[in-house]
Amino acid sequence: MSLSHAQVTHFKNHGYTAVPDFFTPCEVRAMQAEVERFKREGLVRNVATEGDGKTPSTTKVNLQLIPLYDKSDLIRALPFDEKVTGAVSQLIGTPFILHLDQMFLKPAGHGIGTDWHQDNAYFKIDDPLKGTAMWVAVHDATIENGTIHVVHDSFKEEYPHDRDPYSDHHIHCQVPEERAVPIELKAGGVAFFCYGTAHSTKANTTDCERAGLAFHFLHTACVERANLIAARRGQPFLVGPEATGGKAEYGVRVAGTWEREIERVLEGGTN
Ligand SMILES: O=C(O)CCC(=O)C(=O)O
Repeated sequence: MSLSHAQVTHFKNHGYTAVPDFFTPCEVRAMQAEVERFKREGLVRNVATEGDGKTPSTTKVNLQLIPLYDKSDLIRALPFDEKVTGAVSQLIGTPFILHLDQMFLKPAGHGIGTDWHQDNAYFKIDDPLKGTAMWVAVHDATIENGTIHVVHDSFKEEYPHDRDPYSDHHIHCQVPEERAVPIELKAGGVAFFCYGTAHSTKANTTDCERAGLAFHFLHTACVERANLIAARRGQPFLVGPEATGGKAEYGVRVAGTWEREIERVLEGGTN
């Protein structure tokens, strides 16, 4: 079992749980190397706008890259790793798919946060505990550099959302700020929060950049009903009778390649 009883209970009762040291220092170094490559190859996009939801900002930066599975064999392998599938099985039950994979990168000094929202405002599943995000701290994530924040017990409530004027596609909401909890994590730590949990990140006011990888997992009982943002994507079944280790969706077996991918990336291999 990857997660303790206390972590699973906290997720089910309050909508989130933090897991320090989920990934090893080697795994972190490989993820950091891929983030560097995404930057070097110009793959990341600034989604920040000037306050009208449209005009690209010249001063604010919120770099996003989505999806990741088609750009990195390392990141494609990550959600198939047994510690990930084991933890997600404990939290949302089985079977489940990988719904989304993406990266948010906040440059030093002028990186802005992603405003408060509930993922279920996008996806509208019946039971908000049947989907979870796994937010991975690729670098140490602190209050000063704008780590992920969640609102305690917010999955029990639905907040009205509208377009975030400081993003070219996100939505946002007002939350009871007095229940907001910052989750500080060393690199390699993760936060799981269910689709109903309101969350945000804040500005990076430090002189070091900070990246987070966000994977979303969805129980198959909700797949038909979910408002999937890109139905054509062929999100892989990770656990359950339809799981093929990625072969059906990606044409190659991906399950079991995570450790080999770490070595390949750390030896300087590129996709
Ligand atoms: O890292 C961020 O800025 C936002 C993350 C997020 O909204 C998510 O993981 O769903």
